[in-house]
Amino acid sequence: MSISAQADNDDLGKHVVQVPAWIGLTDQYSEGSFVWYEGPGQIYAPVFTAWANLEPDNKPNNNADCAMFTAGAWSDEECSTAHAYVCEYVYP
Ligand SMILES: [Ca+2]
Ligand SMILES: [Ca+2]
Repeated sequence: MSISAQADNDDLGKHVVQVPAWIGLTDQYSEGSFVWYEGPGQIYAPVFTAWANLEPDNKPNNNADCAMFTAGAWSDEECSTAHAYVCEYVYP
């Protein structure tokens, strides 16, 4: 999935995501350069971001490469930690 506007980010926080959740934004390919991973070969630069204050900081452990959504604010966290996640489904 990707979040491309403030309104989308707000809607997600209000109506969909009630717990901290992975959103599919990562800098595991190039440290410091976050991209949306939407599937094999589908990697896109973000057109909108909603990082929390002082994020992304590559912490904890200088190994934070996946973006977490918490009440509308994003932070980078270690990808290996178990959390809820958000997926996008295109309704046919
Ligand atoms: Ca990182
Ligand atoms: Ca962080």
